Amino acid sequence: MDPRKLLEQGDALLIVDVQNDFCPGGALPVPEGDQVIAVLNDWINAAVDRSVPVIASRDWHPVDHCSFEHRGGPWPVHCVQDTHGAAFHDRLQLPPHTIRVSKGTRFDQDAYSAFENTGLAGELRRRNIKRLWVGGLAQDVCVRDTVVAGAGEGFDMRVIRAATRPVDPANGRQALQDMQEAGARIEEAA
Ligand code: VGL
Ligand code: ZN
Repeated sequence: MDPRKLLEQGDALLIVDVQNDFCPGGALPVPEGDQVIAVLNDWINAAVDRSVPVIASRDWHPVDHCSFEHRGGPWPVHCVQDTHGAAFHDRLQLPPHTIRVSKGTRFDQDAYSAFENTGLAGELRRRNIKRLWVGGLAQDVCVRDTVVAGAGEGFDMRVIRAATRPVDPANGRQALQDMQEAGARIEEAA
């Protein structure tokens, strides 16, 4: 389905964590993570054409963040602030007016959801945004938590399935179910 036919006023495109470290060759690679980029670039073009805001979240950790294995956390070192790994993938064609959201910036707390401690919900309301089209990485971690949180905040959440990939396939299937149960719609053909 052509994103131009789906996007309307009151929508935003929310791109979750399409950063080098989550793509093949990165520190915490999501299998086929880079395959979301072409799909998202189509959505970005459509969003720009329709004057729909584009929001891009990024995992943005301080050195020695609590989620890193050497600090007792579950993950290898990834997305350390101002490193190449933390940069948005350079094939992702973010427009100049992209609204950037950094998360996981505290030493002592992790944040999977782009809504967690960022003020994003209030900013979206201020802009009269009611519906969010979501893609990015990883389907079973930050996309899931962002979509579930957004639904809890009352936004109409639409997951662009082809624009997401999971770290783990079984967890990905569970995440799709979790997001649906939270009230989100999974857009298969979009
Ligand atoms: C993520 C693991 C650790 C994600 C972030 O963006 O999905 N996954 N930090
Ligand atoms: Zn992280």
